[in-house]
Amino acid sequence: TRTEDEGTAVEAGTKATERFAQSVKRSAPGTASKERVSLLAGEMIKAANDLVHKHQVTYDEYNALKAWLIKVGTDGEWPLFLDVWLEHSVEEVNSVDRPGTVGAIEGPFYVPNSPVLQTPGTLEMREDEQGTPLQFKGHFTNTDGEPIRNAQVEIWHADAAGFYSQYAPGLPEWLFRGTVMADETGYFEIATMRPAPYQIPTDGACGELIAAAGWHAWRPAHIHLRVSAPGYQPVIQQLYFPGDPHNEDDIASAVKPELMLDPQPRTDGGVGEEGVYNYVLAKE
Ligand code: MBD
Ligand code: FE
Repeated sequence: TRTEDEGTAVEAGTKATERFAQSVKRSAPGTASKERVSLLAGEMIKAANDLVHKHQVTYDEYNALKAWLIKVGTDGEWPLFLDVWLEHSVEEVNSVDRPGTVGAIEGPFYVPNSPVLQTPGTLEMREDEQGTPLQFKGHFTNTDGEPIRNAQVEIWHADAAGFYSQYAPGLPEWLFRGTVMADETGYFEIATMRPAPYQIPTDGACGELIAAAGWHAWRPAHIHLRVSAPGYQPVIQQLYFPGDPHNEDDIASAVKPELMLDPQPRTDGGVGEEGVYNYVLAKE
């Protein structure tokens, strides 16, 4: 359970909202045509109106919706809400034709420009870090099977208590975040800890919806990744662990069978587990 000094939904939400606003400014997305906006906004509004008729929505329900939508904004939870309940479809639609390694949603907690480490790299951890040490490694090749030079793995994940650095107070700035450079053969190796299953913040608007609907707030344990190399299409991905009870009912609907990391006891005498995942990137 969350205590006050572990932060609140508003804190995490506000940071995620600010971070997203900054990244939009940096990438200056193009404007959609009038036709496209009219099509998408029009159909979305029509779908909502159809629901009102179909389910005979009352004024009490309408006002509850209105209050809740306002609270999503004041809690800063639009990134959370959208990434949990919509991004998976956007990711699916936009990756259908991309060959190579399968991707997954980014979620609300990516931070660019994490500290650069050479292979083998160790992510920042506290001295008394809880959990099972995990050695994560693999190779980069392209879709022709050739090794890729200058590939990098950006990695971020929660600690054993389910908190992401820079979104919860009191954590080292770059805890469990790093950019690990593969070597000239395309091999990378990262020392970290196996993350725990993760509950999205329950004390904000999204948590209120989950409680009101009788849903659960869990995502399976997961590692976020963004892999890239010059001349290749980057892949944003997550890896999961076989046997996690929430692989089948991820609240963010973002688990795919291709995204399993299956760590085994280390064979090189080191403590903990090692897990291998190999990346295949497509040329730009
Ligand atoms: C997360 O850590 C996450 O990965 C997603 C998709 C949503 C909320 C928190
Ligand atoms: Fe996550």
